[in-house]
Parts: sequence; structure tokens; C-alpha cells
Amino acid sequence: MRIDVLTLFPDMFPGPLDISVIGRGKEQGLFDLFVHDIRSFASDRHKTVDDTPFGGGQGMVLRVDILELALNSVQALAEEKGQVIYLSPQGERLTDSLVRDFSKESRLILVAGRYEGVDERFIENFVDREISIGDYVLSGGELPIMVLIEAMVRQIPGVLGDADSAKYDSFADGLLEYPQYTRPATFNGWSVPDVLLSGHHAEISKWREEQRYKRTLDRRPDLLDD
Ligand code: 9D3
Repeated sequence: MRIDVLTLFPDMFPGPLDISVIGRGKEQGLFDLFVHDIRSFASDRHKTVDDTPFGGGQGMVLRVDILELALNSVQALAEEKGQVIYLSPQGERLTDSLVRDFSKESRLILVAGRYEGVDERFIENFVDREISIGDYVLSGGELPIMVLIEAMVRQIPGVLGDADSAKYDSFADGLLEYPQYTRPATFNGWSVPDVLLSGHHAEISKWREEQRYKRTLDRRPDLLDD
């Protein structure tokens, strides 16, 4: 998979994406990350990429002409044009199912917004999907892009070892995980559930499955709806 990122803050990348499983996936050539500075596509002396909104109001809007130039240049860097994803608070909420779909693409172009947003004509004419990572306010699309990349890359075959294989991930079957314990068996007078020390594997499996349902019902009943 080839991932191209368009951002005003290229120095934020690769950031955390270079370590651990994701870093190893990159070293193994399972995916390739290219980061591009939107400002490098500005042509005036002041490297202007934004302007005040028509109709008035707060802040600045990223210009459609600059974004078109940036996108065309980046798309020309590889044979396939790639799906264009714009990260924004107005987007569709990112889910496990969307992550799995995106992870099957061979090329993605991820665009981070800043300021009050981008000119709507860019979204209408160039963006395939507008995605949010949740209902809380961040300063830009860069961290959401990293979240999306980490989640997608984990789904690429070969990135994870068998032990932490993505097929065992909690969201694959829609339930939360059971609680885990390790030695010491008693600490500060807090003991581990007896069943886990019993050696009865069938009982342990039954207990863990029960815990998964109880937790999901208690904390995330929305997961049981589907
Ligand atoms: C301060 C401006 N806000 C009210 C007028 C709107 C606003 C614009 C840009 C709020 C946040 C942002 C920057 N956020 C993102 O670009 C973003 C985001 C997010 O904030 N939360 C969850 N997912 C995402 S994806 C991109």
C-alpha cells in the first residue's frame, strides 16, 4: 500500500508511525508513507495557502486552487491515482469496518485540514471520503491521519505476528475483552478470581466469555445492538 499525506505540518510525520509494529511493517516494505507540504505548492512570495471566508466569519479557509495543484502533483507520483480521504470533523465516523475496507486499497491520499477548513469545492470535486475519528475537537487532521494509518496498517497481512494477529482483535467479533491477571496471586489483599487458578480450562473459558458479555452490556451496549 502506498500512502501519501498532504499537510501544512509535515514535521509531525512519521512521528509515532516509525516505531513498533507499524515501523516494522514499513521496513518490510508492506506499506510506504510519503508526506507532502501543502505550502510548497503556493506560488506567491508569502507562500499563501489560505484566505478569509466569503460571507465573512472567523478564521481562514484553505484555497481550492492550491489544494488542486498539490493533489494533481501528488497523484502524478504513481500510476494509480488513489482514493482521496479528507479528515475533518464533518466527516463520517471512522469504524473498524471502514478501516478494514481502506486497508485493502493499494493507494490512498490522506488530506489534513487546519484553520476553519478547506474550500467546499475541493471536497465536492476531489474528495472521495470525508472521515472524522470522533466527536471531540482537535487542532487539525494530522493526528487523525496517524490514527487511521496505524489502524489500517495493522490489517495488512504480515504486519502483525501471529500472536497479536488482527483476527483476534476484540472488534472482529464485536465484544470487549475479558479482564487479565498475572502474578502475584494476592497483592495488598486483592486476590485473583479463583476460577483462573483452578486449572479447569472449560470453566475458565466459560468465565471469560461471561465477562466479555457482562462488560460489553455494562460499558458498550451499543456493540450488542448489531
Ligand atoms: C476551531 C474551529 N472549529 C469551530 C469553528 C471547527 C474546527 C475546525 C477544524 C474544529 C476542528 C478542526 C480540526 N480538526 C480536524 O481537522 C479533524 C478532526 C477533529 O477535530 N476531531 C475528530 N476527527 C477529526 S478529523 C479532522
